[in-house]
Amino acid sequence: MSTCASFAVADFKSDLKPIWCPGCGDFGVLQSIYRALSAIGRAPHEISFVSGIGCSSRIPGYTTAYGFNSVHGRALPIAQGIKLAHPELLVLAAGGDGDGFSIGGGHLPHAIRRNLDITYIVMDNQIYGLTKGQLSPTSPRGLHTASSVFGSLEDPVNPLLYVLGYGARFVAQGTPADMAGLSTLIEAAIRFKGFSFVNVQSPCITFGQPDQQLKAHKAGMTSLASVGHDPTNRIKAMDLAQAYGSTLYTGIFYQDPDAGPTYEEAVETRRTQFSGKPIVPRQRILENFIPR
Ligand SMILES: Cc1ncc(C[n+]2csc(CCOP(=O)(O)OP(=O)(O)O)c2C)c(N)n1
Ligand code: SF4
Repeated sequence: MSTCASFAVADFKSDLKPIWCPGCGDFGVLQSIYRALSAIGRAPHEISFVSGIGCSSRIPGYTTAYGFNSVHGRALPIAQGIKLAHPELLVLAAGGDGDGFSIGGGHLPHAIRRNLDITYIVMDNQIYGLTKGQLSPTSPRGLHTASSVFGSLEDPVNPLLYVLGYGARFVAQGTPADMAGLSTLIEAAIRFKGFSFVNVQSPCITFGQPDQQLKAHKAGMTSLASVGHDPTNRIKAMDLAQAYGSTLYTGIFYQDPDAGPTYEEAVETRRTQFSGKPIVPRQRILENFIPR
């Protein structure tokens, strides 16, 4: 049941002190999430926050929501299970670009097409932070790291085109260099009914590219509103998303104005359609699944 009380930013801060490197972009993402949750007004105990493994995946522990720091790449399957079992909860999933587009990359298209009402926030730092700076799926071609001394030989994944291509109904991008803008985007993503995706360019100060830190974001970010983008135009959104890696666009790339039912609503509709018909005894269902 949803409570109607209001909650301050402080109500979402846990007693755990973040152990991220000083200057890590994830601090700003955390602040933006606090602000967004305070604006939404759901009680911390009505929120389930799931992550994978990585520096960024520590984030649920720094909130007072029910947190699940799970397995590398598996935040989305767990978040979907929680939402199906408890549709009344506000469910957030978060993690890094490695977590979401590499080891967990196979889950993302299915979460998108299934369309449960979940918000997925990726802290995209173009590197594996926790394991000390190896190439990630969004690392630019040519990037030199400790484990790629001759530079990356692969093209990066474009996360925005990736999710738009799979039919994502809400796609946004932000940066902790603009915390007010980022919290507004996260709030809009949470309010969107259906699967929503927020790519946050969250710099890794320790292993990331020196020219991709917060100062550079502040100087170079361009809001989609300032270029007159209409977020209901999917084709234009895909066109602008091609600038990933060159222009840092912030704002909502795409928001489906007619997103249709969520998966949990479709399940409920089916359940209603079938009620009144003979139900197969549970014992018979179980017998069919027991190998003989
Ligand atoms: C199954 C499995 N494979 C590999 C690892 C090692 N591992 C932990 S975090 C990580 C990548 C972290 O990068 P990212 O997901 O981008 O998050 P970041 O630390 O940059 O926030 C890897 C490879 C693991 N924990 N589990
Ligand atoms: S290694 Fe990078 S991503 Fe991890 S806490 Fe430090 S700055 Fe942040």
